[in-house]
Amino acid sequence: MLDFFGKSPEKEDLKSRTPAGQYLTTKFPVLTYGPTPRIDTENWQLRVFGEVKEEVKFNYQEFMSLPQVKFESDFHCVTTWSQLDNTWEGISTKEFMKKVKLKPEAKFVLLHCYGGYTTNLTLEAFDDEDTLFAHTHDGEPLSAEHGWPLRFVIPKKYAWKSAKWINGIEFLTEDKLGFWERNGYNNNADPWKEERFW
Ligand SMILES: Nc1nc2c(c(=O)[nH]1)N[C@H]1C(S)=C(S)[C@@H](COP(=O)(O)O)O[C@H]1N2
Ligand SMILES: [Mo]
Repeated sequence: MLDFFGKSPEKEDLKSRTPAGQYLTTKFPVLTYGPTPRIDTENWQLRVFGEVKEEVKFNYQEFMSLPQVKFESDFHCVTTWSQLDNTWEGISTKEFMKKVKLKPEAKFVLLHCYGGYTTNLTLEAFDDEDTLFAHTHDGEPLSAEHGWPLRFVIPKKYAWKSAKWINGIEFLTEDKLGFWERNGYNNNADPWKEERFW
C-alpha cells in the first residue's frame, strides 16, 4: 500500500486517481471465482448473439486479425485494491462493433466466459471509447489466471465487469444480471460513486 503523506505532485496525482475506499497496489492480484479455465486457441471461439441481425462466430485467428490498439487505464477491484497505469493491447470495442449488425432494440449486453462467469452492461457502457478485448497486459501476453487468451476491459467500472476468458457477447433488449450482479454487487458499478453493493 502506498501512502499519501507528503505533498509531491506525483503523490497528489496518484491520490486524485484513486477512488474513495481503494488502496493502491502494483502486484496485479488475481481475482477469480472458481478455477482458472485452460483454453487452447485452436478451439477458442467468440460467439456474438442475441439481438443481432446475424449471429457471428469468430475463431482465434479471425478475431486477432482485427485492428489492434494499445490503451492505458486504471483498474479498480471492489475488494478495495486499485492498480494504476495498466497498458492493455487488443481489439477496441469500437472496432469490434464494426463487425456486428445490431438490431435497433439492442440496449444491453451480457458477457459470457469460459467457466460460466457472466457480467452485464448497458450497450452504452460496453461500447465506450476506452473498452477493449485484451490479449496483452504491460507488454506480456495475459497469463491464464488473468484471462488468456482474451478478456474484456472496462476501466470506468469496478473490475468484476472486466470479464476474463470471454467467449460470448449477448445483446439484449432488457437488462439481465450477471454472476456478481445477482449475488449482491451493484449493477452500475461506478468506482467513483462507490457503487459496490446493492
Ligand atoms: N471469467 C471471470 N472474469 C472475471 C472474474 C471471474 O471470476 N471470472 N473476476 C472478476 C473480478 S472480481 C476482478 S477484480 C477481475 C480481476 O482480474 P485479474 O484477476 O486479472 O486481476 O476479473 C473479473 N473478471
Ligand atoms: Mo473484483
